[in-house]
Amino acid sequence: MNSSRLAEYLKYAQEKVDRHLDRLLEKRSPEIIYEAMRYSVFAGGKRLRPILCLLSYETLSDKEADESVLDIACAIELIHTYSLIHDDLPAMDNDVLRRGKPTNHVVFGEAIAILAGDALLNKAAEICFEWILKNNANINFIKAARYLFKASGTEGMIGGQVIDVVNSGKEIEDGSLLYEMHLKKTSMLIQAACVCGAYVAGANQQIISQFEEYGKYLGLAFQIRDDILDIIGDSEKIGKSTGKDAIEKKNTFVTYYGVEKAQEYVRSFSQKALKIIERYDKTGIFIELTDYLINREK
Ligand code: GRG
Repeated sequence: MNSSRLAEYLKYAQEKVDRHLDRLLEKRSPEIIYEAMRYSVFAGGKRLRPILCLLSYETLSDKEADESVLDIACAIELIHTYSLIHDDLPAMDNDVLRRGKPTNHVVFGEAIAILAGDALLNKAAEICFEWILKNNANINFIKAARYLFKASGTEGMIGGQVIDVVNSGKEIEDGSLLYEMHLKKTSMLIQAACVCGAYVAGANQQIISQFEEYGKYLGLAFQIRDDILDIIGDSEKIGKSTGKDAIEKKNTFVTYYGVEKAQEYVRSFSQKALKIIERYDKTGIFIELTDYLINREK
């Protein structure tokens, strides 16, 4: 990353998110479940989704992110973390490493890992209900929470994962199914992050739709870049999957179109994302973040 302005923003936002997550996940009894939840939440994730939520809010409200947006931003990160814990399980990708560390089930066993994932999803719902109540049932906050849970459910992330699972081990021959899988599995939670920030800022429906569209294209470009890095990157060095069940069985834009064409998709989706966000981005951070995510080397 060569922009110190972006680096500074990411540091500022990550610290805010981390402090808030720490408060939200205060240890109670039984301790083991909190340990397992906290292990994956504090395992070194980039905090991309909560940062997008904060940035969307700050861009549209001209205010610094505070409690009013941090609760839902952190709820999104908890849902993201639960999906990674479950995705790594032996019944799914069967991965032993994530972010360079042993996966949740390797450390805590399968039963606790399943429960930790469930507990994070449950905690996200609890946080959203508390947040809505604290804010006098503001209709925008209710709409944000509804969007988040829909985007992570069967019409979104879980639906995308189901397409992935039922096609595992065989080649997807229909490009539109592949697109639908990526859109649901990855983009919709990223969309939700942008949309939730926009709702909390009080944006109108037209702006909400633009932020939704931005998140969609950013998510697609981000996922395809991730798949390219899985093939061309040194997966051991960057601490991603073992590659065991992951790479050869996966249906991705790279396995379907090849690296070059996949990179063209990254370019075209990211240009679409940039075109939308440019008109809202007064500080330039959104543009820098988009560029950074889709050009990253690890
Ligand atoms: C198990 C319900 C269920 C869903 C799983 C999200 C997902 C669906 C699976 C995770 C594996 C995967 C390939 C997800 C695609 C999105 C993606 C690139 C996730 C990694 O996101 P980053 O890079 O992760 O933001 P960090 O580690 O930074 O938090």
